[in-house]
Amino acid sequence: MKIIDVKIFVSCPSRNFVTVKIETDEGLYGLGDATLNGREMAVVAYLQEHIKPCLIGKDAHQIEDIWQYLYKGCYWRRGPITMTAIAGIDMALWDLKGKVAGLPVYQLLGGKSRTKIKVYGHANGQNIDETLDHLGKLIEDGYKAVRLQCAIPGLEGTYGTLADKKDYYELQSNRPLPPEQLWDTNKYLNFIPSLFKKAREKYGMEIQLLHDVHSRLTPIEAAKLGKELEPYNLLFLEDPVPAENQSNYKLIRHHTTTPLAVGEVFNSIWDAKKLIESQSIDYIRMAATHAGGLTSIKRIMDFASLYNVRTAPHGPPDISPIGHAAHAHLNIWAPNFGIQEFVGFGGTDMNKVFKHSLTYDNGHLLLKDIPGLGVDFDEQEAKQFPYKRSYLPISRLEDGTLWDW
Ligand code: KDG
Ligand code: MG
Repeated sequence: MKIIDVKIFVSCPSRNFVTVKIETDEGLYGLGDATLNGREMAVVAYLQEHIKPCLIGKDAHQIEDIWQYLYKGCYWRRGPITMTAIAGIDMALWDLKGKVAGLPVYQLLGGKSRTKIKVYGHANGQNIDETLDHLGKLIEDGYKAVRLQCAIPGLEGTYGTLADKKDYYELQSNRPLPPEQLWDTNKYLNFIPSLFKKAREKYGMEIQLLHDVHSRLTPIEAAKLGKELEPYNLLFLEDPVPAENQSNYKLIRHHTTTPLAVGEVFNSIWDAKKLIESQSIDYIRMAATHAGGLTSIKRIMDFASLYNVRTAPHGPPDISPIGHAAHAHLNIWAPNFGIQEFVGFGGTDMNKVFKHSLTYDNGHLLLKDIPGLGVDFDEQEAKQFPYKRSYLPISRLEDGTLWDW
């Protein structure tokens, strides 16, 4: 089955997505997600100029060899642009293989370890009452686990707190330049424990709660927060600190039993190796879309299982339904699956462009037995939503110092 074309589409049905379509001489095609939020066109150029010419004429069944060819063969290993481009190709090849076999991709990975995929939703708000009302609605909708983010008194808007507003996630919405937000660690640390205290007072201990720090603390500040949150029994504290220095997590670990999760910005197993081996984390959050596709994420999941680290794949709105479907297949298979982040299925425009087969039911995602990844992409509809340049925001302290966003 020879590859005859690799098409790359960029569309913006509410936000930007990069979609890879691999066509074969047997008439079948495979689809992959290569979306890198805020740097989309760098991946498009990489795919178009550097990868596509090498793939024409290759056997689409050789997934592993093509992965190695694109990883080792380019000399410049790793990095988000390379690994997102490889991911788009890799997913499309797995999708194709499933279609040829007439089997959903999870069957090719080894079959089902479970019947449904537990998810965590997001509750956000401008103040504690708003966040807790949102949490209440999610509990009514059947969620068993919810991430709480809340605006910090005295700070205008921080990550993940814009409630139901369209671009609540990261104030992205197609601004000409990155939006800037203020950050103050002291105000944050003084406030966050009270959010969880009130959540437990109102809803009890059964609902599982999570929180994303978005890498804004130092290890010792994170250790302090972890200790203060212990009475509220979090499922995990996400990205308490940046992880370029993997020893950061060891330090936090020595001080608190609050479980730790990290990995959404990682793109290779080497970013996570030390963290996993030293059992400094409890959940690894790497995304197929940003870390080389199913081929490499499957390897990472297997490696993590040796060290009691479970998986909690990144599930933001800036991964396309094809990337989310790749996670669903990995999650149904992985023996050490933990939980999937889930923020809903996107709006009408997105559903016009991507036809997927996942459904939400009582705190879980259900996967239909469709050959391949189970997502289709409508090229004609996609043309109605052209690419719009867009950036993630930037954080600064009050004195202007640039901070982690
Ligand atoms: O592109 C960046 C977002 O996906 C990220 O900010 C979301 O932290 C995030 C999360 O946990 O979903
Ligand atoms: Mg996060």
